[in-house]
Amino acid sequence: MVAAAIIVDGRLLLAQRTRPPELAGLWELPGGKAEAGETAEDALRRELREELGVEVSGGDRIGDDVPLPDGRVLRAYRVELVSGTPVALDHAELRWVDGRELGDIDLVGNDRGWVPDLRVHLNGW
Ligand code: 9L3
Ligand code: MG
Repeated sequence: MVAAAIIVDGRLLLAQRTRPPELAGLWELPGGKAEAGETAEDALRRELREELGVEVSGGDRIGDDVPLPDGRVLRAYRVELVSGTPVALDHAELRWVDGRELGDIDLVGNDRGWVPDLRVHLNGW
C-alpha cells in the first residue's frame, strides 16, 4: 500500500475518506494498493491520477512502514505535483494543512505516526 505526501508551499494535501463506514470522515494521505508488478512510484502515479486527477513524480520515503492487520505494509512517499490541480474524485473533500492544523485534524489511525515526519516539511508549527 502506498500513500502520498504532496507538499506545496509548506502545506500538506489531505483527503477525507468516504469508506469503509468506520473510516468515513477521517483524513488520510491519498493512495492505495499497488497492483502486481507495479513499482511504488507506478502505483502512486496511477492512484493519484485516479483519486485526484493529477500527475506526480517521486518520491522519497517519508516516515516508517505501517504494518496493516492483513499483513500488508503501508508506506508513505513524498511526491511532487507535475501537472493538474487536485480534485476529490474518490474522496469527500480535500484540504491543505500546515503543521499546526495537522495536529488538529482527525487522521486515519494508520497515518497518525507520520505526523512528526511530515511536520518537519510544513510551515506553522
Ligand atoms: N489506508 C490508510 N492510510 C492511507 C491509505 C491510502 C490507506 N493513507 C488504509 C485504509 C484502508 C486500506 O488502507 O484500510 C485500503 O485503502 P484504500 O485502498 O481503500 O484507499
Ligand atoms: Mg485510496
